[in-house]
Amino acid sequence: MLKIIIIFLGVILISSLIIAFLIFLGVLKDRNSNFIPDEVEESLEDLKIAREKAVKDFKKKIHRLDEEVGDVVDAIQNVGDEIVDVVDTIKNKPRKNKKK
Ligand SMILES: [Ca+2]
Repeated sequence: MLKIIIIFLGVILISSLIIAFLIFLGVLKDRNSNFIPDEVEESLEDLKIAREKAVKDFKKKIHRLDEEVGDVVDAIQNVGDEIVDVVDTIKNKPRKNKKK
């Protein structure tokens, strides 16, 4: 386990040194000098925007789904009420709610 951690840290250290060297040579651009190449920062920003859009779309979809499920529940309740009316009619009970 310790070997894996040491290898992992070594890979991170070597990658960081390579990136720092490439920034130093000007191969990678780093306008704000935080040792994170601009390409990486732009990709992360794109990912952040895509994630926010996905979350917004998901919330919108859940809201619409909630509305549709509510409509289904209302429809089932109406069917239940109509079945009760049919049973009452068979039993010769007077109509409770006359249609206008
Ligand atoms: Ca940067």
